Amino acid sequence: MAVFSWFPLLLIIMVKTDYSEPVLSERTELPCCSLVSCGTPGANGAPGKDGRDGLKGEKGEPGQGLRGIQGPPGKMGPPGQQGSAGVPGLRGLKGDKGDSSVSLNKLSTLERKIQHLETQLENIKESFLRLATTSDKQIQTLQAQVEKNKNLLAFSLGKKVGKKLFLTNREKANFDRVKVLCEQVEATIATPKNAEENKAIQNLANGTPAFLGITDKVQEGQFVYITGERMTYTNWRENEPNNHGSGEDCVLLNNDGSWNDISCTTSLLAVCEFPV
Ligand code: FUC
Ligand code: CA
Repeated sequence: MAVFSWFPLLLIIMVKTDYSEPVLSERTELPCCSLVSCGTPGANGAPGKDGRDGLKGEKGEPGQGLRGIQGPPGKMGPPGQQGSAGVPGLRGLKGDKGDSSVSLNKLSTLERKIQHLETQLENIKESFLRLATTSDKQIQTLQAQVEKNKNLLAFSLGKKVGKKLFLTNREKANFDRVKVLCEQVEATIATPKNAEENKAIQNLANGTPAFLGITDKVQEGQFVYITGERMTYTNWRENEPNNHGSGEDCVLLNNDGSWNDISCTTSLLAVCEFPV
């Protein structure tokens, strides 16, 4: 069916081709025929390839776009320098006439007051000086009296110049208690540093065993003065110190003047020593 419908059209095309003019060459403009003289011209060839890119064109004229709308105002700039001083103002009107008599009165009153205050100040100064001198004299008198009473007491207690003073309240107590008793009277536990001092304590104890200011609490077997100093004099009884029983860290002065290490919890006579 389709073939028959296309047939008349195909026939027309073929007839048209048979009677077309011969193709002329581009160079000669003459009919160009093959060996078969002026036969039926061939069909047109396929179009040639695209040519090369042409040269770059000249720069065009600037465009004419529309102008944009105005932008917002910029930030405020820094303050400018201070301007120069203005022109001085006009002179004021003259004041009313003053009353010289009132001013003089006021002045003399003030002068009188100042004079009065100065007199008072002088009186206070004098009183202060009198008081200071008096109290200074009183202090000196009191100091002299204290010194006198001290000497009197020392003499009455048998104190000798350049020698320690040993005293006892006849109380018996453990080592720590004796230490406190002596500290309360600004003294220390009796600590003989030579035979003379040992004898003085022995005489004062009068047959009652007393504690001495010597212990080996810090290091067992190393007896030292309670001040921490190394011992310079000892008077141990034979076979002492022996750290007997559960331990003996304190020192007892026997009635014969010899020493024995003893428990610090034992109750012994409190003897204190006062500086030279
Ligand atoms: C001796 C002393 C001790 C204690 C004891 C009863 O052994 O050395 O200190 O006094 O006697
Ligand atoms: Ca002992």
